[in-house]
Amino acid sequence: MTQWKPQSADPAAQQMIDMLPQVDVRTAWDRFHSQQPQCGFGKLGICCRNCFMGPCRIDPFGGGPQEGICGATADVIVARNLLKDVCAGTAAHSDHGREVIKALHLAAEGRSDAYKVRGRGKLHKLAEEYGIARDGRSDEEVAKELAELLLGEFSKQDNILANVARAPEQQQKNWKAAEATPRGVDREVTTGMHMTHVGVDNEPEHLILAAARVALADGWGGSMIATDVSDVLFGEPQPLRSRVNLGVLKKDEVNILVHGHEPTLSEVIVAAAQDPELLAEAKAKGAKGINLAGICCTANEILMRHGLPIAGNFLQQELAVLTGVVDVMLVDVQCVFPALTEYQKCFHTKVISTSPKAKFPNATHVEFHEERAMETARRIVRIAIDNFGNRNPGLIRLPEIQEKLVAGFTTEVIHRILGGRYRPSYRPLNDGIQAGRLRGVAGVVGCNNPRFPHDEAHLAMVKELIRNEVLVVQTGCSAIACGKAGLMSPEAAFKFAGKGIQEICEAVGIPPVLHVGSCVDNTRILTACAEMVKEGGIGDSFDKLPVAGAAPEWMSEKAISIGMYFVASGISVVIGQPLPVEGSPFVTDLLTKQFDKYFGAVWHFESDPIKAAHWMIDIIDRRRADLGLPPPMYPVPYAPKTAAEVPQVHATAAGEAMAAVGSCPGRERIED
Ligand code: SF4
Ligand code: MSK
Repeated sequence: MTQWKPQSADPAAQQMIDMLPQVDVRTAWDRFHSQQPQCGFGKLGICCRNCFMGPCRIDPFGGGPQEGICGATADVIVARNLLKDVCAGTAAHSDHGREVIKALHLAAEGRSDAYKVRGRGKLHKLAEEYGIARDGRSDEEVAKELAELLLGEFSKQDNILANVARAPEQQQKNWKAAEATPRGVDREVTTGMHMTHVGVDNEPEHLILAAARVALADGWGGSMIATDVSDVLFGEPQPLRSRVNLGVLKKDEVNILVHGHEPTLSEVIVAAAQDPELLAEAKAKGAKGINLAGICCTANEILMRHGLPIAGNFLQQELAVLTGVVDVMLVDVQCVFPALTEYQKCFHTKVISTSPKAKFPNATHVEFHEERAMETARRIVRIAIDNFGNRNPGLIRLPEIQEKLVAGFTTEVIHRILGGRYRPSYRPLNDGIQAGRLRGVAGVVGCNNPRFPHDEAHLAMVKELIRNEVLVVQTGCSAIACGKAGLMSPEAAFKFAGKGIQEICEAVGIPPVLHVGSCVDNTRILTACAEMVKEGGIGDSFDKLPVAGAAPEWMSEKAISIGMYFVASGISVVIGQPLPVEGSPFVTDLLTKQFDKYFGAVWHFESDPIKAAHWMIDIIDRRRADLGLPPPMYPVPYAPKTAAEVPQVHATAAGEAMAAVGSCPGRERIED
């Protein structure tokens, strides 16, 4: 029985939460509550179990031990722990990328019953970029060479990632000077994990710069490759309309929810759910059809390419099962609660795990292999059809709440819709920013976390940004939160945004909040920024663009990696709860202040979403002032501060203060 009342800004989620006392299940909110008070050492990052002389912990108040058994200080322990987090996040995103490449390779060799190259335009663009010959060759031959080349990006040893060349010159210089230029993805993760082993790297600054390098291997490597190859294999997203929230589930149809991250299986399930033979089987069981919807980032993947509806975000995974109408919850990897299978004791929902990497006690495991993708997908759809009749009508509580949204915005789509089909260009966007019609652009991304009222911080921050003329781009569960709140329809501009954004949205027909995809698709924000730099007039490097990033309700190691690659790429990021580094004033200062000297951007921690939005706007205004751009064209509720009032976050020209490399306590550098 729920003893503790969680809150959600989403009326459908709140409706489900309100009925929790009637059901005998525990949710993430209950478990969060029973974990209180949470471990302060863990929060501050000052516990270490990197060897088994330990575990050790540092007394943050100074009265107890200030070093572990091996002599590691709080600075070392905090820095090592953060590097480990970044390695885990990078590994997760990048392994996702590897799976998509393997599927492309199968498709190219004609060894798949389900995959083929659907994004020819993207294939040709990438072939040109990577120097793959196309003359006289089939798309499959080109795709095979591309897949092999990109797999090689994972196993590169000392050579740098090819996509580093996509970054502006200044970012490349910064990375070189900070020894943070990423090499092969697997190399960086392995070296990072080696560095954290007991008795290896013991210099906190060196560890943190290694974390930046690993994260850059994620952002400009594994994740960026995942996005590119998904576009080649499954087709490039286009703007499309869909619906979002628990109300997309249907009482009279077989409901299959896909949850997790990798699109390789969900893409095939989309086809299987439309198979006439399976539809006939569903009808024979009394269902009117087969309804496919998603949770978390798999949902974003099938939304972006097929317009399939989204049932909810991270903290709705359990609430979705509680509706009593989910016949199969199909899970692969990342962000899936192990608690889900417990619900099978009370509800008819079958949890089906599919990844060889992720098994769950009591789940039905139907292992997915790309070679037999369609066969597996059909088998899973049949399990759902067979389970439809097992619903308990007494347990059905389905909120009839859903919202319309427009999604499918990519770097290429923005290019096209702004400049038109025949003259794609970022010019109108840059012009809008230069003139002050748009103040800047913010990426608001990331998870839910029971530490915050569900969705509330996402909505408060995004509304504050758009009413102050900052266009917002979104991915992940943050995008789902804003979709549910109606912020992703073109009409939302007139309800929530400033006059400048309204004019742009009206002229181009876009919402004020653009859905650009799943967690790996945060790289679309990097490539869009690269296009803005190329177009010119608003800064010749990322650390000059009037842009900022945020993850107000983050919770995963992947989120740390994402934040780190944005900051290391010159885009300052504010997050809703601190990184677990505050046990080391040195590491905290390095990330929140000194990083500016390396990368032209910093981390910032702020739990109040309005204050966090204002911090982002201050960054944007500061960069506008540095570029000599005018203040916003129309009056804004949060007016630009004077130069004296704005914190000097961009104090030193990035890449020019590498003398600071020696700033680590007691460090002396002797180099040839
Ligand atoms: Fe303790 Fe050092 Fe071992 Fe960590 S590595 S557990 S600080 S002895
Ligand atoms: S799914 S990482 S809860 S955004 Fe990508 Fe959502 Fe965060 Fe998972």
